[in-house]
Order: sequence, then C-alpha cells, then structure tokens
Amino acid sequence: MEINKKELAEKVKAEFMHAWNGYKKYAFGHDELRPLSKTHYDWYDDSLCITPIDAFDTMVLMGLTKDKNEAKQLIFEELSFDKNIYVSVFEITIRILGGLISAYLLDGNKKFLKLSEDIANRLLPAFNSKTGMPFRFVNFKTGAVRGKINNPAEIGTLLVEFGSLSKLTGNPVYYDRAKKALVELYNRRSKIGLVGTTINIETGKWINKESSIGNKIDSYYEYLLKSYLLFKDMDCKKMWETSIKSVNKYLADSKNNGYWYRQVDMDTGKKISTKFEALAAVFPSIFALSGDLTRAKKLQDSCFKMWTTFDIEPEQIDYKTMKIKLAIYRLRPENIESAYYLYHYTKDEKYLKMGKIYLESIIKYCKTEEGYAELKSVITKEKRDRMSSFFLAETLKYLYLLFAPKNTLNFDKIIFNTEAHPIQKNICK
Ligand code: DMJ
Repeated sequence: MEINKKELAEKVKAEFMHAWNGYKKYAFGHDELRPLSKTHYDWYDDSLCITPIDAFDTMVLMGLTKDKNEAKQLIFEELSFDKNIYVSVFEITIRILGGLISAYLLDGNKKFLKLSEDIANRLLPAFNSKTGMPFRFVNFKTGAVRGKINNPAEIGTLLVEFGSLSKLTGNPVYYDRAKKALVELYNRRSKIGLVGTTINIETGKWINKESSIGNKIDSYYEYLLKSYLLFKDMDCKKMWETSIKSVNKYLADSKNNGYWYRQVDMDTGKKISTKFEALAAVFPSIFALSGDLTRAKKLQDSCFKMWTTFDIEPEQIDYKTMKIKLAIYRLRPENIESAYYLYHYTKDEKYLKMGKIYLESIIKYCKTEEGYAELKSVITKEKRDRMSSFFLAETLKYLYLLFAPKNTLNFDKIIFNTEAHPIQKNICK
C-alpha cells in the first residue's frame, strides 16, 4: 500500500470541509448537523454551539482561517450559558470547557477564557454532594442538580479541564473540586484495586460492580495519567500506577486471536464477559503515552483486527468468538487516536497504513451528500441521522495529525483532553 502523507492530509482536510460545510448550510448556530434529513439537532431546549466549539481547534490546526473566524464570530455572538437547562457535567466539560480552553490557548482571545470561567462556575454546583463526587447533571441557571448515580468516566474525567482553568485564572477552586472528585472515586476502589461501573455519589456505595476499561470507565484511567503529566501532580501519578497495575493484572486477556481486556467483578476479579468496546480502543494511546509501548502495540493490533474484520468498527464485539454484540458505528475516534499516538512514538509506517484504511472505510460507508453519518449497523451499513461533534473534534483531527507535517503540532508540549483538545503543558509553570 502506497502512503503519500501530504495527499492524505489534504484528503482529510477536504473531508473535514465537507462535514463542516454541511453543518454550516443546515445547522449553523445549532449543536449538530443531522446529515440525512439535512436539518439540525440541539442537545437541550436551546443550542450551546457544540459543533463549532468542538471543531474550532481542528480548524486552527488545519489552517482553515476563514472558517475558524466564522466559528469564532458565531461563538462570541450567539453563545450564552444563561439558560434554564440541566446539562451533562461530563459532556459539557470535555466538549465545551475543553474546547474553549484550547481555543483560548491557540487563538489568544480573552473572550474564550471568560466563557470558560462562566461555564465552569455554572458547573461547580455539581460537586456539592456528600462525597464531593459530582452529580451527573446541573442546571446552568439555578445550580440545581440531578443524577446521583454516576460512573467513573463522568466523575473522573474533569481534572484536565478544571485544572487548566485554575492554572490560567489563578483561582484554585476548579482544580480542587475536580481533584477531590477523582481522589474520592479512587479511594473507593476495591481491595484488588478496581472500580465498578456505577456508584451513588451521595452514599459512596457501588451500584454496579462490573469492572472494565470500556464504557463508563475508560477516560477515568486516561485522566489519572494525563493529570499527572500535565500538572506534574504526584498524587495522580500514584493513583495511575496503582490502578493500571490492577487493570493489567485482572482484566488483560491474551488469546490466540490477540490481546484483549475483559470484564470482571471489581471485588473478586472473577471474569464476567469477554466483550471489547470501540471506546476501549483508546487504551493503546494511553499505554503509549505512559511509556508502555509493548502493551500499546499488542492491543492496537487487536483494535485494528476489530475494525478490519467488519470493514468498519462495531461498537462492541465478543473477542472470544469475534462476533458482533453491538453493530452501530458512531464515527468514533479511539482506534484512530491510538494509531496516531503509536505512529508518533514508533514512526512505523504500519500505523499510517492503518490510518489510511480507517479513513477509506469512513468515507466509503459514512459519507452523505452534505456531511457524515453514523451507522445503525456495520453489517447492513444502514446510516443513522447523527453526526456527533466529536467527529470534527477528534476523528478527523487525529486522522489529519497522523498524516500532517511534523510542525503542525508539537506533540510533546501538549496533552490532549479526552475530546482531542490540546492543552499546552507550559500553562503549568
Ligand atoms: C468523546 O466524547 C470522548 O472521546 C469520550 O472520552 C468518549 N466518547 C467520545 C468519542 O467516542
């Protein structure tokens, strides 16, 4: 397979413009494009401009100056958080707070920082629980909260954004609240060092004790490592090292067909199932970032197999039988993200080839007249009328960076939040 990096980078950029133009034409000012019905979709009663905020730094990195300026104007003119809506603390933090902070760092306009502070202040009441772990939802206007049954990913994926805001504003409250949540969660790990899937944040009691590296847990581990690397926070280093040791001891599963991670009971380590999820494909990138390239490479080979066995990646498979458990493809980035990290660390052309295959299948099966659509099924390839903002924030950004010239972004000087928003390490001097 021939790899022409320059051509591939231009191709990704053109596909980004295809998706962005669809958004501009049919959904401008709204949260997302509906790519089949050519209308818009808002997460709540009113728009929070999720796609333009999530996509902003991708446009900066791709050098799309005109479009990034249009997005900026829209954000400054239209965006207001003074709305009587209950929002997801996790989703809004990683997409909007993370997007605004990275926009501020790349663009320099202080309005981005003001908006970041405004939104973070409105999210803060979520941490007013008996344990300090956040409720899942908070009302932007009233500060009222909902959702005391939360999960490790939504509790533990806040510190990169809140901590960065503290560094940029000099106000420690954001760092302190998000870190306390992380520590409280970690302190409730089982005797063998694992966390479960859901927990009551008022009582601190686990509700579902299934442990995995997938849905509802994945980015908790990611942020233990990234918070250590970004803030040089030695508590996070210790929490990361202890946790990942248990994960590798009890969840890792070497089979004839590859290296995988299973589901186990958090107290006993007893196997529950052999499911592997598209979300778990972020782990090769996490292992690579932590310095464990051996594990990263082995797991990425399995993730690649998961993609290529079905021509495009299903949401869940049973790796023992290699049968699909959940057939949707949500335009997710994780498999691509890991190929990008591995290429960065190894310079092995194999990861460029992976990226090319990922790109080609997304174009083949998900492209619509005016955007990109999720798949209801990777078997029938029937499309679904959604184009999540992370397709522009992450999937196309990681594909672009994989092929783009080296000076596009200095990888060693940044940490990506879980939504692919780069945060410069030097804010933590
Ligand atoms: C994104 O919002 C983030 O990457 C999150 O950590 C997981 N889900 C999506 C992408 O799949």
